Amino acid sequence: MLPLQNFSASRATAADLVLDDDADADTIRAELQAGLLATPAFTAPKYLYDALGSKLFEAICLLPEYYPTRTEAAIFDANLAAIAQAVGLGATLIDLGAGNCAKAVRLFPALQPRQYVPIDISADFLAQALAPIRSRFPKIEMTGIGLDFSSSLDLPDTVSQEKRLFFYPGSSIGNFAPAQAEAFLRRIRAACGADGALLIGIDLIKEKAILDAAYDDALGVTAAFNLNLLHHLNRLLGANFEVRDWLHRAFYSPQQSRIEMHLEARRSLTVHWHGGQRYFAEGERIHTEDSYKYTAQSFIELLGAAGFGAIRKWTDERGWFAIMHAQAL
Ligand code: AVJ
Repeated sequence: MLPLQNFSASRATAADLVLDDDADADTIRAELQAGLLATPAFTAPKYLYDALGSKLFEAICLLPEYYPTRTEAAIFDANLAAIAQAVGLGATLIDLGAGNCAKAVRLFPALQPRQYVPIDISADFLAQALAPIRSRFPKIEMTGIGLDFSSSLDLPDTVSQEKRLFFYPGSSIGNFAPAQAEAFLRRIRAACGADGALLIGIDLIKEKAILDAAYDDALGVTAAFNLNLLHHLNRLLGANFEVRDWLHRAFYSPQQSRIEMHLEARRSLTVHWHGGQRYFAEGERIHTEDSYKYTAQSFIELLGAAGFGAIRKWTDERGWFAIMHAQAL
């Protein structure tokens, strides 16, 4: 865990973004190398989000097959008054994985947060997104934070302790396996303070064909998002991955209630990087992401186990996606 003082020593960009300097290049290289040398090889999903990866994810959200963003937005639109009532005005809105901040900004008129704290690992992307939002909403105090929140939820002193609302939309919680999700929710619960709460989006279990298409779209945007990881690895590791040597694979596993995303070698090859190498047989894969799906009931139980209560739930007519508000107990 990162001590709070590190933030005072951290750099501030032109756009007033707090950068967490904790994740140094050596740590990142060691973590990536360990995953690439494992059998099967894997990388953490956060590495999908370099500047181009964040843009490709924005494009994914516009795809006809990718229903989560659209469905979640429709649930917010249809239930805005009830959600605003559950949340209350004047919250400290802490946006986990804010990206372009669009989801939170759409809630500003109804929620009227006192402070907005977007957090994203893709710091430059966040800084660029936040600049025009600051001038559009001059009355809302804004503190952008470039941070890998999967490893630390320690927030700088400038983030108010009062009425904290952790906003975790888009079913990003699905990147964690259920046991890790419970542990992460517990850490959010701990960071909530006395009167904190959570507003979270959860993708629900549905027909496999719909899930498969959402993660393997006809335009190939999700394939580009997945393959772009190789460019990012080349930069981070000094590796020589060739995008053309790899195939995008994504499919729903009903047994594990999760989408699995992989990169599959099209031929046998050896990848080299500074300080290491690995042989991949033809068809061998790098596991790049999991996206777990829940039933509403199973997620309510998870929230309860993590120390949340007074849970309220909103869904769409098809029951494809859910938004839940939960109070820290
Ligand atoms: C950002 C983790 C919610 O799992 O649906 C989209 C990421 N990966 N298409 C998801 C993603 C491939 C997305 N989350």
